[in-house]
Amino acid sequence: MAAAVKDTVSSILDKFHGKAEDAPREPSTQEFNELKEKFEKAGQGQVFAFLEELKPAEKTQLFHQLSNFDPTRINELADKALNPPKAAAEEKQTTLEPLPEKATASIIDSNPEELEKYYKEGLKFVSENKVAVVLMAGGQGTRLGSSAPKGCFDIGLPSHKSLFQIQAERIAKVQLLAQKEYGKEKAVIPWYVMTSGPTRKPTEEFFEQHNYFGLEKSNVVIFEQGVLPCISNDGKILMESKSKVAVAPDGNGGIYQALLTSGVRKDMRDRGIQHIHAYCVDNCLVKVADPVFIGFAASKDVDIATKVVRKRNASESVGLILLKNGKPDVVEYSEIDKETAEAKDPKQPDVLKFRAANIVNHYYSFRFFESIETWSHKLPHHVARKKIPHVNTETGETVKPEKPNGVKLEQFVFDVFPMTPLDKFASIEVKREDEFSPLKNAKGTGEDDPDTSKRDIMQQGQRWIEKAGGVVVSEGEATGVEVSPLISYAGEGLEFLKGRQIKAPAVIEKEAEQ
Ligand code: UD2
Repeated sequence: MAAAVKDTVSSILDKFHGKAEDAPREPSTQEFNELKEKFEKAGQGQVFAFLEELKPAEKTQLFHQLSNFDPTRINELADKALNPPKAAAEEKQTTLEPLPEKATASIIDSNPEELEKYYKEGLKFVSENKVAVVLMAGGQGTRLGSSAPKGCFDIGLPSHKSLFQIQAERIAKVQLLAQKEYGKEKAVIPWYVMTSGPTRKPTEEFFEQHNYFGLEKSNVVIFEQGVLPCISNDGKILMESKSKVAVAPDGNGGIYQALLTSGVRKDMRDRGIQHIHAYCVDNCLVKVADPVFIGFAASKDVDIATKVVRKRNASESVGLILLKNGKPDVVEYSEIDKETAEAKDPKQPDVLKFRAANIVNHYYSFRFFESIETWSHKLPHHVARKKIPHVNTETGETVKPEKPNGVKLEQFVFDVFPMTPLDKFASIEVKREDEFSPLKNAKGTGEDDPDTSKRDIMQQGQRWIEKAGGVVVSEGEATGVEVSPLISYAGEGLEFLKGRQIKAPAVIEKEAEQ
């Protein structure tokens, strides 16, 4: 590789791997005044309330942070958020229907030959280095009560592997399965990990500490999503300190802009990627780079596909995949009305009418990613009313509000679904017990918590072993067997356990010693 190109690549990778950025450039007086005028014209001059007190470095920090925002656009978003268009009018025209048969498939109902065909096709794409994975890991596990990024979480498996490690090993295993099936010496699935301000550094450190879980560092790319300012109830940008605007990650829908600004889409193009799997970090059962999913979506030649599970009950905190005004869409759990959530299927009165639960498990064609610029600005912003600590720009005092004093704006990754025609969209139902066990709540909650995550992995391993002819002996409470992803991705390759007796709880991580 020519030296110049090598430098460019390494500087891009350095950016990805978070090498120290150069110290921010000090703005000229003219630049500063232009920016100040722009914000004052937009009625957001309060962000400069403490300018006279700031040190040069603080002024520079404020300049660069504010340069990322367009105050006029912020005002538009704030106005829409604080004065939403009359819902009644909007609701009247909205028609919600379950997705039509032609846009839905089911792993559960598909015949084994069809699944095998998708599996082989997906593995073939992996062997040709055409498959990439994007992990959305910018969320802050507030409900989980942990300050570390969720991917670092140890759900208590016998191996004590973190969610990141489990997912990394599934990528490694799919690469090996593809190499074995298609005789390639090296199949590479690049893993793009999207972080946010609060999760970037701890995620990078965790990956470095664990030596990228055995993956090639050059194929693991950590990038960062954008942020949006927090807005007061009267539409003003809030200050976190005298020299810093209060900001929050722009939601997992920030992924699309982040793919562009981080250079990830260019990296995918340079690698010849055609198929992308994007998923949610907190689902311990996630089939990362699932060959069946990739093969299914590619065979239908869709731009977007999404995995769904049957909704557990009307109040489960999941988005619903459905047809909204004739387009594929998702209504989030935080925005669905009770009547729609509880509506029953006219043909089966004890089954929910809207039961295709979103599990943040999406496929995209790279072709679709090439069109991001044409639609990403159309993604709506969702509003979360929050208690936002800030500095009072009149008095200079720090305020820790007792009740919501403003809004955080975020975009949702699935809001892109209506941007694609129905014939370029597919939803595929998968088995919850095999593919969905989200870690949302703190230990002891009893649902979607570390114990349910651990239980679901251990029970899945036990099912795999019993299906392969092994016998699992459980004594008392202890049940289940953890099967390392490096031994089996989805239950395959466990013949060596036929006729063997395994005492639960156990972990299968080497073929030889069993
Ligand atoms: C998400 C889904 C919901 C349902 C549920 C099931 C969205 C918008 N909602 O709700 O429909 O599927 O999961 O588990 O997808 N993330 C970022 N950046 C952000 C915010 C979130 O990367 O700014 C990531 C987060 O790290 C996680 C995923 O997006 O991997 C979902 O985020 P969440 O767990 O906060 O979303 P939740 O549970 O409210």
